[in-house]
Amino acid sequence: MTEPVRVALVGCGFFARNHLFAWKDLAAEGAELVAVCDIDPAKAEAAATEFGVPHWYTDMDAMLTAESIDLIDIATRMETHRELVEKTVAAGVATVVQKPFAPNWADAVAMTEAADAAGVFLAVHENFRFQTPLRRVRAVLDSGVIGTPSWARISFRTGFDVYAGQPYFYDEERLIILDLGVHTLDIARVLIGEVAHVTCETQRRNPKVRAEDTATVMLRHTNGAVSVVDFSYESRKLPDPFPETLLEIEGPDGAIVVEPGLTMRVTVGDETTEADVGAPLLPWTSRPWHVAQEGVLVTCRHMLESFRAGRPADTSARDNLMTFALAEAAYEAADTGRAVTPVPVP
Ligand code: NAD
Ligand code: 89V
Repeated sequence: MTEPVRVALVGCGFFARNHLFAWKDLAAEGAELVAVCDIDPAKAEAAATEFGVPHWYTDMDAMLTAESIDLIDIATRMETHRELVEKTVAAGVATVVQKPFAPNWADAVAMTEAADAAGVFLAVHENFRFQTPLRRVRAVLDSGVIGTPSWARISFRTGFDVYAGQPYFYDEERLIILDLGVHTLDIARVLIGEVAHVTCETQRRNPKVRAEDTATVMLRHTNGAVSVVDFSYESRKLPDPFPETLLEIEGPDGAIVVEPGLTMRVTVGDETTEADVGAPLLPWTSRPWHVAQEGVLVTCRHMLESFRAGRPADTSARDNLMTFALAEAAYEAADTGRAVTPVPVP
């Protein structure tokens, strides 16, 4: 009988519910949710009560001292990540931290290097690549039927009221590239390849928002491919595809298109097939978030399996630095009006 992996969650806010549901589902696969922590005692207690977690805390240090934890899942916001991760790494506890990894490059590198120096598992809960539609697209690419992609568009445009659940978006100094670009740029890396240089235009189209709410990024990949990665919270088209990532990928032998409603059309030669690549609804997921919510479950399962196997997660801290470097390059390109080579990952 394999010993359970003792999991603790830090941060019991808006999105953490999906982490809690996911870890409870993974109890059948050996995850044991032993404690939750939030500086707001009402949130910590409510999470523990609703999800049947034996202990709750308002201070992570106290939780690390009192509990025997194998894997800690940090679902707080980015400005708290470095302080918390440096503590969990110092305590030798395997750690998964939500995206954005950090508010800046220096913090992201510092956490990565601390974890590597300590030999501690550190991964970023970057879940778009684990969503069902995107795994289905990746499987078609891996089959080779359209050949090596040479052009792509990866698009996430919505007018869904993302501010209702995440009101802190209004005041961020840097918004959509850090919040959403880290997802879509990660998809570009995974599906098309690593990046040689980045150009970018940003816009602030909502006067209530302090930072950029729209970005149009162009990537020249090291394999010669070109991709357009565009994302906006100010798109007013209907039906609103939130939270679907739509895409077109072209290769020498065909193309893959994912349309609103998550129909995937694959063209090879003069034949086109279509498939529904939507995420299954789970007992605890609901439209329109269900695509993202299922991605949380698949991501948490990947973290559990990677930790158990003693191997880095696909979205390890060091891998996520490659994506974070694209986000920083996009900001620099938007500021300077020129193409920017991403900072090499140390
Ligand atoms: P939130 O503000 O609703 O929740 C964060 C919680 O962390 C709050 O309850 C706060 O009290 C708690 N907290 C803050 N500092 C703490 C500390 N030192 N110790 C313990 N608890 C602490 O934020 P949210 O909207 O749930 O977002 C959390 C993170 O999840 C963000 O980084 C966000 O980008 C990310 N997120 C990811 C996805 C996704 O994976 N697709 C979707 C939405 C949000
Ligand atoms: O998935 C996320 O990171 C959320 C979003 C609004 C993009 O769904 O912030």
